[in-house]
Amino acid sequence: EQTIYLKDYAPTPYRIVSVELDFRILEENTRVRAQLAIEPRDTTAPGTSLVLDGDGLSLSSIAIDGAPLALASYAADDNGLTIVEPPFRRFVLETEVFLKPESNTKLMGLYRSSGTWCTQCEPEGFRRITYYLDRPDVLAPFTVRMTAPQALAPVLLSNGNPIDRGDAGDGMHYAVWQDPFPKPAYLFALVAGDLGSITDSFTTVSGRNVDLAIYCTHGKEAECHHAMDSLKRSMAWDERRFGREYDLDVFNVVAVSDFNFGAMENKGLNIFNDKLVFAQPETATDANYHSIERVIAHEYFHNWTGNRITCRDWFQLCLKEGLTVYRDQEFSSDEHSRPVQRIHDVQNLRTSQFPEDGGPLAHPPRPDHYREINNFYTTTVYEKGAEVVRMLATLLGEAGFRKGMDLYFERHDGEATTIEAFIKVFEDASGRDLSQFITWYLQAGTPQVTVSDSYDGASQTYTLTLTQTVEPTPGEPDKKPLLIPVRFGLIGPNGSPMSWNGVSGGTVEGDLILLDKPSVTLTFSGVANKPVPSLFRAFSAPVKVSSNLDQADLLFLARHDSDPFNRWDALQTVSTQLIAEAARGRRWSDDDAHALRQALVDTLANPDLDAAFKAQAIAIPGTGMVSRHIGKDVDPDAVSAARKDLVTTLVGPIADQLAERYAALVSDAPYSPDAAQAGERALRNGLLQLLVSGAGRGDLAQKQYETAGNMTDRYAAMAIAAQSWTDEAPALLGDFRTRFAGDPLVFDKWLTASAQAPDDGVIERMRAILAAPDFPKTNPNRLRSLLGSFVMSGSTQFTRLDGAGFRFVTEAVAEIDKVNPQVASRILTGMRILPMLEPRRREAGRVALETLKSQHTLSRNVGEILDRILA
Ligand code: DPP
Ligand code: ZN
Repeated sequence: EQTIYLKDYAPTPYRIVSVELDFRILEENTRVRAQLAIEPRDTTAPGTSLVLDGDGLSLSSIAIDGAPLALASYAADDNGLTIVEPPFRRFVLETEVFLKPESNTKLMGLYRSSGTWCTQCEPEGFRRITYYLDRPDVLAPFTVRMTAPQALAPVLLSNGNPIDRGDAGDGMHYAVWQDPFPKPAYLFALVAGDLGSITDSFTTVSGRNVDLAIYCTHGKEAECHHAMDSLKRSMAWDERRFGREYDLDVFNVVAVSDFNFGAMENKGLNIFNDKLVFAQPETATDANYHSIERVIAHEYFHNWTGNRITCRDWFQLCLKEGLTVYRDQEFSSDEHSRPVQRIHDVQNLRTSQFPEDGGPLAHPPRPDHYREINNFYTTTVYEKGAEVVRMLATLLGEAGFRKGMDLYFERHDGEATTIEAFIKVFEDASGRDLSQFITWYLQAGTPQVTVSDSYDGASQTYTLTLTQTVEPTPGEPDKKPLLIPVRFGLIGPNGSPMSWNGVSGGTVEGDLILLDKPSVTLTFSGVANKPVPSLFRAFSAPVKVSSNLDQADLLFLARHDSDPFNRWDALQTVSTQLIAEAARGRRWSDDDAHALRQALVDTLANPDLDAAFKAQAIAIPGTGMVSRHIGKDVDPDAVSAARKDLVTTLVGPIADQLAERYAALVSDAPYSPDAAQAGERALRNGLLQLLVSGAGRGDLAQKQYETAGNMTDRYAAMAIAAQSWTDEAPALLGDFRTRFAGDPLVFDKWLTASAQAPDDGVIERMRAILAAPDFPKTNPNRLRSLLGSFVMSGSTQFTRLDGAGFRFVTEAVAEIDKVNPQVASRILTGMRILPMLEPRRREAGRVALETLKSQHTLSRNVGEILDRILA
């Protein structure tokens, strides 16, 4: 099977000057006529063939400049269309194909979701609509005409601005849309359906009016207001923070039920997975509200970072994704609490990206080869990519970073460009050499930074040594040292910041240490007392740290650090270490447990900390997190038991106190998703979690479930009961299922909670769910809610010693692969956990993968993931 390499990149010999598409949409099929104005590049030799991509298309007519083509002058097959010796000048190629959107279950190209015709083209879906140079460095203006039955599709949308519409006779009508901004085909979109909508408007900073609309299934309009509000705030934020103004007269968002991604940033016509649009208090959680805001912002921000400036090739995906995730994280930080957002984002990085980067699927944020590009829409490209941009902002400072971004927009607007060009603008704007920094994009693996320190009272000098290593990753045996920005402070015995007179041995810029060599030893002079170092404040680099700080030092940081992130992190580190050691047979001492318990109690009592932060601070790291800390030969059952033991140990003596606090947090204020209210709910549910898993208080979960006035509290109660598999859990799950029957997005929540149950019956129950005749087997959200949750949540049933969890997953993947390879391969990535497990589980997993490989014809998507995990 073919591997594609970055080093083979070459521009196309032909350019596409403009595109006119004409869709005739009928129940039975859709006819697509394309008129592509094409010309050879200056460097192209006469007689060079024109090779267009096509995936599963069948050509019904073809002409150049109006004249039908002779059979000998072209060849069409399942992978595309070749025109032998096209004219050596500008010409118009006209093709016609017929599509069957109804039977497109891969959800790439044009398909139908609940009756609505819609498209998903990134990365390579456009070639399933028409023959084209389907790659991001081919940019052209598009004009799109659609004709469809008025009754089935009163709404007809495409990219850009609407320029014409009218009656087409025989119950048909048409609309014409024109997008003046040249764009790659992956940003093309079309929607035709019978949809409701809400509308609003936004006045840009220069006074232009933009009409905004969100389209949805009839009856769901009232659930779109949070998305609309988020959109308007995103538009204002991008003007304020990055000087970026919207550029078309309309901005449309459409919610659809069947969608492979979360959402898609098509120019002027964002298409969304409906779970990232719909919200009302009874059916959406605070987390849902937050995700909606974040993803609406993310897709909107792509208009500049992705659409106006796009990627030269798909290896550069993180040029748009890492940068845009950074931008949406900054938006969330500015709109809510910065420290709470930071903790949230880092937790996500550690639970999803670190395991990818430390396992068989590790790859750099900018990979240099792939078999299937859909397998590279990863947490490394997105979340680590965002961390790399954040480090750039840390190194250059906010003003310096903005200067570089301004230059990026000025220099590359309208282009398809590269990571190198992105880094160059920051070099040019700052005068700084970033040649070492770019390694972050080119090298896989999470760096491990080891810290040791010592203090000499006689000379009042403090010595700090930082050492970096990166373990080998697949295909990368040798690693280069990275430029790691370490934001830091020294804390004196009374808890206040300490100063120093001078520092030698390395580069320190203000509160930033630049760790740019394998090892750096800094000597601080004029340090009056032995300090405790606070390193990597606000998580200034995506690294793992191991230090010589003991539990007392860490709990000192948890109390005194001026950096909230590090206060949180210190508590997490203490718990993680205690559980990990206990899982290896070295249980904590009473003193250790007591000290941690006291730190948690004091954190809860601290009036200077807000509820959302406290909720994060009292959370005990999950089994998956601790397993990765252990790193190899892991027995997840031992980790899970040790975790349960620690929670019980911590909670036992303070259960009544926690229960009182829990009871005091009840509020009868009407639901609002705002940060203050959401924070209180998070804290209350954090306490509930401790009480249920550490003090057997399943009764509290039941009561909360029954009396909850919103989905956040109701779902939390059910999920917490399910995760501890309390006596009440089966009844709560049963009630939830019937109470919300008929709401697919709430059904997803039930699937997720069901998949996380730890009891031995869970696999049988999941098999029954999947086998039920009414289970929607082609809907990505349903499949991911059940199976994605099962493989990614650290379930000890997935990693069962008898291999039943692995077999269940690989058998499900084989079935799903026939319908939707993207969803199947995404679920299979959960098997990346195998190399870190103890040998018997590892072997059971390997057997399941080998069976999948030998007994089925697999898609390229699944085949690639499987081979990389087995390698
Ligand atoms: N480009 C989309 C996004 O991440 C994914 N298809 O916004
Ligand atoms: Zn994106």
